[in-house]
Amino acid sequence: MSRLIVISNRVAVPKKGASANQGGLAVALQSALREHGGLWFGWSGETCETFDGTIHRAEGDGVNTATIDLEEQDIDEYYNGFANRTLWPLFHYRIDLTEFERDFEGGYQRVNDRFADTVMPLVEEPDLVWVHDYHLIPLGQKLRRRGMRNRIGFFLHTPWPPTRLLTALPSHRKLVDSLFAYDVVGFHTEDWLDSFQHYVTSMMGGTVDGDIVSAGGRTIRAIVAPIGIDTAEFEAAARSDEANFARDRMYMSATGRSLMVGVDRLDYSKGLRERFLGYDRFLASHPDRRGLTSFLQIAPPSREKVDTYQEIRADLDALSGRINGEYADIDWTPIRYVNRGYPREELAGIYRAAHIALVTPLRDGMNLVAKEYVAAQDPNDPGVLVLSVFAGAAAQMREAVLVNPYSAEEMADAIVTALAMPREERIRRWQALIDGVRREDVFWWCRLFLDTLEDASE
Ligand code: GDG
Repeated sequence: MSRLIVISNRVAVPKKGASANQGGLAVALQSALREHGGLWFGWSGETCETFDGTIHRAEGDGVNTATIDLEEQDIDEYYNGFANRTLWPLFHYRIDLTEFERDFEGGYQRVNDRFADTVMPLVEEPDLVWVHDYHLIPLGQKLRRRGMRNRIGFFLHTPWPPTRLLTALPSHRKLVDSLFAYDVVGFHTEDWLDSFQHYVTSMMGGTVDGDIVSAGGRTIRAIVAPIGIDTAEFEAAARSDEANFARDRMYMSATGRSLMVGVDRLDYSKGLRERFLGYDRFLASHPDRRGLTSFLQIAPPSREKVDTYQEIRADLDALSGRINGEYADIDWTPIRYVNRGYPREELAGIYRAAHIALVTPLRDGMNLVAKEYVAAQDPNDPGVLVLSVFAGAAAQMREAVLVNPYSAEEMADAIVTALAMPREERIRRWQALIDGVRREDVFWWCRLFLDTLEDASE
C-alpha cells in the first residue's frame, strides 16, 4: 500500500483519546494516515518574522505531521486575502462580497510556492498525495513543475461556481488550468461537478467522457465524492454522559417548549440572517404559537479579520435583538443566540434534545451539521431536519424537509410542518436519512477518493 501525504491549509494535530473533540474530516484523514503511513502537511497557524522553510515535525497517536509558519503578509494576502476574501465568497455565489486585489493573488501564489518547496523533499516516489480545498488549488501544478511524478489528487470542500460567476475572477483561466496538473479532482455533488465540466467545455474547448475530463492535452478524472461524518463515533458521542447532561440542560431550559437548533460557523454562506427572518415570519404569522417554541442558534465566530465577517456578526446581533425585543415575554426568549463553540459531545446532546434542526445555508459544499443532527437522534422519537436545497447535503438527504432559505414564508411553513409532523412520519424519514448517513460515512468517502487516486495511471 502506498504511503499517503495529506496537504491542507491547517493540520489537525492528533491527540490520544481526543478524537471526540475533532471534526469528522480530521478523524477520517488521521485514520487513513494511520492505515497508509505517511504524513499530514500544512500551515501551523503560527507567524514567523521571515519565512525560512523550517518544518516542525511531530507525531501523535500514530500520525506524523509536518507544519510550517507563515509571514504576517502571507497570512493577510493568502489566507485572509485570496482564500477568504476572493475565492470563498466567489465559490459561494457571493460576487457582491468578492474582493479582487492583485496583491491577494500574489500572496496566494507565493504561499502555494512555499508549500511546494517545503513539502517536495518529504514526498517519496510511490506516495499518494492528496491536496485539500480552495486554499491550495495551484499546488499540484507547482509540485509538477518541481518534478513530482506521483499521483496527486485534489478535493474541493466548497461548491464549484457556475462559469458565468467564475469568469468574474480575472485569473479564472489560470486557476482552472492548474487543476489539470492533478490526476483526480473531487467534488461533493453532481451540481459542482457539472459546473466544472461546463467551464472546461465552454471556456477551454475541452471534452468530457464519463469522469474523464480533457483539456489542453491533459486528462484528469473528475468525480463526485460526497463527504460523510464518522457516524458510529457521533452516534456514540450522542449517548455519552456529557451528551446526556447537555440534553437535560436543554430540556430543563425549554420547560416543555419545542426546541429548534442551528449550529454553524458564523459565516454569511450559512444563511443565518435568512434563518432568523424565517423564524421572525413564523412568529409574526402564528401568534397562537408564540411562546411554544425556543430557537437556539450556536454560531462560533470565524475569520474575524475579514470585514464581511465583522459585518455579519453586527447584523445578527441587531436582528436577534430586534426579534427578541419584539416577541419576548417575561418568561420566554424566542432566540437564544450564542457566539461560542461547545465540545463535540455536548453538541451531540444539544442536537438530540432538539425537535427541529434548521440547516439552511444559502450555499454550502456539503454541510456536516445536517448529518450530525441525524446521527444524534433518538430512534424512537427522532427530530425533524429542515434542510436548504442549496446545501450539497440536500442531494443525498431527500427525506429532510427541504426549503428555499431565501423565502421567509417557506421557512415559516417548514417550521410549522416540522412541529406538526406525526411520530410515524418522523421515524420513517429519519430511518431513511440515518441509513444514508451510516452507509456513506467519512471512511467510505476517504476510500472512494483514494481508490480512484490509486487507480489513476502514474
Ligand atoms: C466546509 C464546507 C463541508 C460547529 N460549531 C461547533 C462545532 N462545529 C462543527 C460542526 C461540523 C463543523 O463544525 C462544520 O462543518 P460544516 O460542514 O457544516 O461547514 P464548514 O466548516 O463550512 O466546512 C462544508 C465541509 O467543509 C466538509 O467538506 O461540509 O460545506 O463549507 O462538524 O459540528 N463543533 C463543536 N462545537 C461547536 O460549537 N465541537
